[in-house]
Amino acid sequence: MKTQVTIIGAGPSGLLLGQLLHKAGIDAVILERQRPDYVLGRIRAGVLEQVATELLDEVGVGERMHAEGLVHGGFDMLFNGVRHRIDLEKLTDGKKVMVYGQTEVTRDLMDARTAAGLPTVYQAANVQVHDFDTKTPRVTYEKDGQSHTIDCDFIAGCDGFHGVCRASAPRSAIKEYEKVYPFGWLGLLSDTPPVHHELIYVNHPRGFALCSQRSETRSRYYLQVPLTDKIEQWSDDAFWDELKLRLDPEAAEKLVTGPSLEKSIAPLRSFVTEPLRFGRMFLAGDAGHIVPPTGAKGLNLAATDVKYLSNALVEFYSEKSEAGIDGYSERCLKRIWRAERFSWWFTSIMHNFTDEGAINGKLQQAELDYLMHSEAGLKTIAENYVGLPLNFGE
Ligand code: RFL
Ligand code: PHB
Repeated sequence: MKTQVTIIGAGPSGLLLGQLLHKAGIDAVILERQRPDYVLGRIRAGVLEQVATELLDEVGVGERMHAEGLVHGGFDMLFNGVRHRIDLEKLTDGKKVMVYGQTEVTRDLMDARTAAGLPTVYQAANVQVHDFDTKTPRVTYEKDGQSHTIDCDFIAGCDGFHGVCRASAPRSAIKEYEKVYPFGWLGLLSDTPPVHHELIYVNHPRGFALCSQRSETRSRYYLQVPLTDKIEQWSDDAFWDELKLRLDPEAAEKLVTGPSLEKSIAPLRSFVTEPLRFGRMFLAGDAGHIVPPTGAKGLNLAATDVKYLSNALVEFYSEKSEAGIDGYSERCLKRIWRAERFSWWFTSIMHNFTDEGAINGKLQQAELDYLMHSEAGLKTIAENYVGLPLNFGE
């Protein structure tokens, strides 16, 4: 088989890149290790920045998001027992965010790809990337016991943190920056009405909590838990009891509980790979970087990475210019480090770092108190939360 771009991974990055390239008339094949229902079963991000919603509109998959997604003009921060609203709209001259689950984004992109008759190979095993340091890269894989080869011009590594692309880059050419946090997030999804019409981020001596949502009838909640906790230790009742302890009395009273639809523990990590380009192979999304989910930046960064990549590839094919692909890494990394900084900082002021002693909690309270009483502090939170414009750094 021959194509222009082989995309590894059919998560949000790979699927969005596929649609952007299709719109530009560039051929691509997507190889995905899992089955479609497995990809759709992963419950992850919930908040989209305006830039990400505009990209989904640009590729023509925004209709259901605008009909079913929830537009939020603010969120609450709860500490010391008191809730404070971050008025995103007022603090950022009218910017808002969209609450629409990653599962739905993925489904809309998958449906569009199928409708356009574009090739995706699910359950592609043993995917390997070759010769990306030449002008004729190849990708090999196995499907139903048969070996296949794709000859292409470029390889897009959209294969997440545990993918094959980053692992195939020469060790001498790659630098990785990593911070692993000493706790994880235990998430629970339930068909219960959200406790509040907007999100609540909670700093509590027992640990961080987050009240999020997927719709007016579906809630997503998170609890900070030790990394040593196992999911079997957390019955639904234990989850709800712990969440109530971390909420303010009004929210605890209002909380509607119910059986979990999904429950999982995710570790928290800050991670960046430099560079994101190795000859004719590019890394995009979680393949190149991970943020702790506190700032809701993971999916949004993935969307902007692939927009920059598609721009660079369009420039290559239509103008015969390599300037875009040469600048891809630097272009993405500027934005990535900004989001990494915010996600790390927001994580550090909202979580319980017991190892760092009682002083850490006191300093957090002082910082949060300062932020809530300073216009500059509130703006810092708001402008980072709604995200940077696409042309940031130009
Ligand atoms: P994905 O979604 O991981 O998709 C990568 C795809 O590549 C496939 N793959 C391969 N295919 C073929 N051959 C191989 N060798 C392959 N290796 C991997 C995988 O099966 C998969 O389908 O990365 P992508 O597309 O870059 O999208 C990024 C987002 O998924 C990610 O940034 C966010 O979900 C991060 N994230 C969260 N972000 C938020 O903004 N808010 C959240 O609440 C939030 N929760 C999370 C998260 C990420 C998690 N991970 C990665 C463990 C919770 C979890 C558990
Ligand atoms: C979610 O709804 O899953 C979600 C929302 C906001 C975050 C992280 C996760 O910061």
